[in-house]
Amino acid sequence: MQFERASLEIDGALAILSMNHPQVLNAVSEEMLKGMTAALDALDARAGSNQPIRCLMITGTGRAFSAGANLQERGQAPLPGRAGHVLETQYHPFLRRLRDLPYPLVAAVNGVAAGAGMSIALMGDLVLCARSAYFLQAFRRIGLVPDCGSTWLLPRLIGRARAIELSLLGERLPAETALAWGLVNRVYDDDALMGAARKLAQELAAGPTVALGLIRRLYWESSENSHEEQLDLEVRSQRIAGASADSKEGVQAFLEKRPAKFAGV
Ligand code: T3D
Repeated sequence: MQFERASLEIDGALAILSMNHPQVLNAVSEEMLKGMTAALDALDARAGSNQPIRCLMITGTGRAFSAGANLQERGQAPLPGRAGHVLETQYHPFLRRLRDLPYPLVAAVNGVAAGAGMSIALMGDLVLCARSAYFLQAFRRIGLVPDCGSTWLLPRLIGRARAIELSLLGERLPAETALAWGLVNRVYDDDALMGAARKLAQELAAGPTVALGLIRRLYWESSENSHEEQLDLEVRSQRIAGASADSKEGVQAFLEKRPAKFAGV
């Protein structure tokens, strides 16, 4: 399926959303954000059908994941306050949709992930990288501050010292270093990335979706919650997961010494 500057492939219960403007390294334009939002709408529309989506993978077309905000577009509309306006009206609703997905999100970082592109990549529950990929807090290079949630995510993922260094200096962070810092999950040889990412994403798509969706929510909320609040959230989540058909199937499969067949409900 084609959307504005984005394409969507459906492979069973797995959806693969590709940012699709390779001429500008998939720089994010308002058009692209509209296209990606429409793609998420198409996925939501399948909820409750007999072919619901149970995992989303996000990647980039061509040699880049995304070079961040499209600076050509920005150059055409240099109104004071424009950057903040676009963040509030376009980027944030999209990022919230990614954060609140009821199934896992895998980011396959096939090349550079700069600025907002880095923030989008780090929304992944699993961030998988090509060996030649790199991250760039590009904002300071153009006199902007890090945005799209990166000042929230980065210190929590890699600590303040590394987060502020990346943001102040704007130096490249190679995939291997990102792995050593615990910012990403796995690094693959370039030509192996997409195959490995698809395999892992398919495995997630065949998992106990109710529990997996709740797991990602638990981790999003744990950054903000007190220990007491998190204990409560675990109880509420476990009540929901424990009542799912997949939990029943998981236990039954264990007792019968066979692989579980999860239906996602
Ligand atoms: O205002 C708001 O919207 C607020 C939100 C802000 C969020 C942000 O993301 S701000 C950060 C924006 N991004 C950047 O500042 C990164 C700009 N790009 C680069 O620094 C470099 O392109 C890279 C380091 C990412 C990659 O370098 P390289 O040498 O591999 O590629 P290149 O030759 O620079 O780029 C290839 C083409 O893509 C080139 O076009 P051309 O010359 O072939 O016609 C280049 O202009 C274009 N391109 C790359 N990045 C962008 C872009 N075009 C528009 N916007 C871009 N961000």
